[in-house]
Amino acid sequence: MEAHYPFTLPPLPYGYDALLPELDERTLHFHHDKHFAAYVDNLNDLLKDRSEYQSWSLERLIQNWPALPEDIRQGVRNNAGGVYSHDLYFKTMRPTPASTPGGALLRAIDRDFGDLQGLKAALRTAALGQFGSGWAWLVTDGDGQLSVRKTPNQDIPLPLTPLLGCDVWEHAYYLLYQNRRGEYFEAWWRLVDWPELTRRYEELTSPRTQYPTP
Ligand code: MN3
Repeated sequence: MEAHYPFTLPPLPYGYDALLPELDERTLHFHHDKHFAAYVDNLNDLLKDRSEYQSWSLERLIQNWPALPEDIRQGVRNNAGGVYSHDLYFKTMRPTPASTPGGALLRAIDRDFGDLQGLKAALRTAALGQFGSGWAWLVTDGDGQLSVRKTPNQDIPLPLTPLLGCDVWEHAYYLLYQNRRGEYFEAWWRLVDWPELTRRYEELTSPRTQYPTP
């Protein structure tokens, strides 16, 4: 993702049929090419005549939306959130067979959730308990402590760093699973790219990491 405006739609990191049978081509075409693309286009439209905000990072826009002028405030909140969440969502899935976490991330999961099944149960509760549209998140703080959050709409739990987000908007699953959100959650869980998360967690918690200030 670009550092700032103009943002561009990243390509889907795998083929549209790569996540079968968990997610089908039609779902991925609509979700990536229509929904994700619309968040990118809408955010660029909102910022196109606002040069004072064109140097702001996505994270800064998300964390400081209440300070924006009223006519773009809610739009930036929704669409910057949508760009951030979908960039993470598509980048943290991979084709089955299911992978597993390792290294420091696995140790942190065992410490903070008992084991991987404990994390799965907490995420499942958040995903199924989110009333209406929203997200269930695995996040880490600056000390590497893990926790689970849920948010409505496209709200992002920054400044906690999301490692993983389960999109529970109906557009993420309705074509294939209709109203069966629990079945979608199980399918999504099999697609989680644990090697990528393990790498990102180690990068975030490495003592040499410089945390950018928003
Ligand atoms: Mn979505």
